[in-house]
Amino acid sequence: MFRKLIGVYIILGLVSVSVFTLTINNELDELDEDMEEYSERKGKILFPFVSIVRFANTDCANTNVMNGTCLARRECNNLGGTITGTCANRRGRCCVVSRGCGTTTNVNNTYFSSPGYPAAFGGGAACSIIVNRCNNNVCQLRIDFLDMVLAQPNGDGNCVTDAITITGGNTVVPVICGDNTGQTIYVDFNGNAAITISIAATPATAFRRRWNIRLVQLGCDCPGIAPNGCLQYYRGATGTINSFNYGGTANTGLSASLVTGTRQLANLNYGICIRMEAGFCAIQYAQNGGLFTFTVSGDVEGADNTVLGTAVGAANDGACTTDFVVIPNPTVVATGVAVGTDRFCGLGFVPVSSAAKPFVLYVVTNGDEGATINSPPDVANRGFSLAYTQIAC
Ligand SMILES: *[C@@H]1O[C@H](CO)[C@@H](O)[C@H](O)[C@H]1NC(C)=O
Ligand SMILES: *[C@@H]1O[C@H](CO)[C@@H](O)[C@H](O)[C@H]1NC(C)=O
Ligand SMILES: [Ca+2]
Ligand SMILES: [Ca+2]
Repeated sequence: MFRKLIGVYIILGLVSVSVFTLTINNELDELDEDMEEYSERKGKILFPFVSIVRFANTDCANTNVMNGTCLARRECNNLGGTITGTCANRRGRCCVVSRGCGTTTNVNNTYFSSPGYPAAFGGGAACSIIVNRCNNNVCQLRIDFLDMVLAQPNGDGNCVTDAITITGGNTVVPVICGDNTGQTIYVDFNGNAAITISIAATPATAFRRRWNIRLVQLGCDCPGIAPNGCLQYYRGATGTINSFNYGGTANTGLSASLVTGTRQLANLNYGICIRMEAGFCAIQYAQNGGLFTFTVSGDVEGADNTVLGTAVGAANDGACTTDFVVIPNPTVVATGVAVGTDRFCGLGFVPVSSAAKPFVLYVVTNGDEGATINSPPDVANRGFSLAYTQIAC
C-alpha cells in the first residue's frame, strides 16, 4: 500500500513537471501532441491513472458565430474540423466543424452556413447538407437557426423565392422562409435514415440572404430532447414564442387578392411544446407588447389601434377557419371564466391560461390569404409573438 502511494506521488510529480515544461515552451503544439502520446502510452502500459491528461469533450466558445468542441488535435483533423485555439488547459484543441453546400456530416455540432458566410449570399442552386447520426443512440436533431435571413414569402405566405425544406426525419417540418434567426426546431431521426436540409435561394431575386445553422445531435436519453413530434420545444418558467418569420414590418409583396401581403407563412400545422417545470401546474399566454404581435387573420391595414392588439380585434371559435392557434381547454385570465373554445385568431389576443397537460400550442394556417365564403382576404398579417408564463401549483 505504502509503495503504491509513493508510486502515485512520483507519477504526479512527473505530470506536473511536464505540464510546467509545456507552459514555458513556445512550440506548444508539438509538445502537446508528444504529451498526449506519452500519456496514452504510459496509460496503457502502466496505470489507467495517467489518463489524468484526458479531458471532457465540452463546448469551447471562440468566435461569436461558431463554437467548437474540445478534442485532441488528431481527432479534429480526422473529423475535417478547423482548430481555432486551445482548451482544457491547452491540452485540447478547440475544433470547429463547419460544412457548406453539397456536404454530408455525421459530426455532432456541425455548423452549416451559406457560401461566404457571414457575407450575403446572392443565391444559386439549392444548397443542401445530409446529416447522418453520429451513433445509434441518437434520436433527434436539434436545428438552431443562429442566423437565418432568407427572402420573404409571396403575399400569400408561400415560400416561392427562398425556402428551407427538411426531409428524411420522422417529424413533419413545414417549408419555411423569411426571417427565422433565433428559432430552433427538433426533428426526430427515422431510425438510421439521414435527415436532409435543403435551402433553395433564387438568384434572380436580389436579396442579401445568409444563414448559419448549428446541428446538434441529441441522444435518446438526453435531457434536452423534445417529446416526440414536437417541432418546437421551450424550457423555462417563462419565454417568448414567435411564429416563423414573425417580424414587425409588413411584407412588401401583394397577395393574389391584390392587397398587401402577409409574412405569416402558409400551410403550417405543427405543435409547440413547453416543458412543465417542477412546481408548476398551468400555463398562461399573452401577446407581447405592440400593435402587430397577434395578427393571424383579418385586415391589419383596415384596423386602427382601438382594434389591433385589443380584445376588440380578438376572434375565436367559429370565426377561425383559415389561420389560427389552438390552446387546449383555456380560461380567460382576467375573469377565470372558461373560454369554451380552443381556437384563436384575429388581430388581438386576450390572455388565457390552461392547465391541460402536456403544455402544447398548435399553429395552423391554410394555403393562402385569400377571401373565404365568410370573410374578405387577410391583409398584412405578421403572425404572432406570445409570451408564456407557467403558473405555480
Ligand atoms: C457558444 O457558447 C456560448 C456559451 O455556452 C453560448 O452562449 C453561445 O450561444 C454559443 N454560440 C454559438 C454560435 O453556438
Ligand atoms: C452533442 O453536443 C451537445 C452539446 O454540445 C450535447 O449536449 C450532446 O449530448 C451531444 N450529442 C451526443 C450524441 O453526444
Ligand atoms: Ca392570415
Ligand atoms: Ca391564410
